[in-house]
Amino acid sequence: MDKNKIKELANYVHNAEKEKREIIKITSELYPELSIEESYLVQEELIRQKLEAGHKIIGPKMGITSEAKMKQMDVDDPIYGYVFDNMVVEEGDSIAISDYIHPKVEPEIGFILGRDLEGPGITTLDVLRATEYVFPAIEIIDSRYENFNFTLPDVIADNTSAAGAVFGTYLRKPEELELDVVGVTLSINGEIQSLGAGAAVLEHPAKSVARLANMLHKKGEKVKAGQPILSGGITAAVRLSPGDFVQAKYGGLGEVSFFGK
Ligand code: OOG
Ligand code: MG
Repeated sequence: MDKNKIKELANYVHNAEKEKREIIKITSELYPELSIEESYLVQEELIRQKLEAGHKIIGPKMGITSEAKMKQMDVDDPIYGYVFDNMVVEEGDSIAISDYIHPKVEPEIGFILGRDLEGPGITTLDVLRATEYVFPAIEIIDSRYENFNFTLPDVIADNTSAAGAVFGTYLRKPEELELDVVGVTLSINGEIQSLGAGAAVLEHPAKSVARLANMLHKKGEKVKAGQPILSGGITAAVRLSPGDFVQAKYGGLGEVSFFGK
């Protein structure tokens, strides 16, 4: 795939994001042969454009790490993308639903490392030993594709639907919890919409961060200390509507909430 094609595809998804409108997935007609490797090149170009526009990377995110998500999205391999500064929503704040296309929310466990982790061969145990804090989080995803309908390369090119992140402020040391059996409920206006446990994420959320380190290594990159890392939705994502109060409650890991107006 030549440089112009990469740029064209990155512009295609980036413009949809900026203009808050749905587009048909890349693999429908625009470029049906898009491979996973190529899709990460498109994502890199998209990220370059965002950085050029003055936005800053806050941290990486993993996606499609649970069975619930794989089933919901009909794709079946973990992927990564990035959360940017303009996507961060403060705990307890409100967002305007009209600033998004068709937003959904999903509960995630966040990590902050005390030291960089560089693959290959990073294990779950390596991650736990390097983790300074874990925290509760909600990710807001907003695929730029019509009806959230995409293949794996499409969603990678679209920065894995990243649109918002609410990082909870309840920090815990990883050794204080058994992250795989930490339960979570996601409720909207007080009604539980989905629930699960940490183990839904690749058997252990720290395994997802290990996977991230090993995937980034292929690009000569690493998971950096100090950045908040989203380890992937524990449950299927839930559609957000105006007037929603969204709350994720975790066993032993506090809770995090925000409003959709
Ligand atoms: C892709 C984003 C996946 C997760 O946690 O699984 C993701 C999507 O579902 O639109 O962030
Ligand atoms: Mg997610």
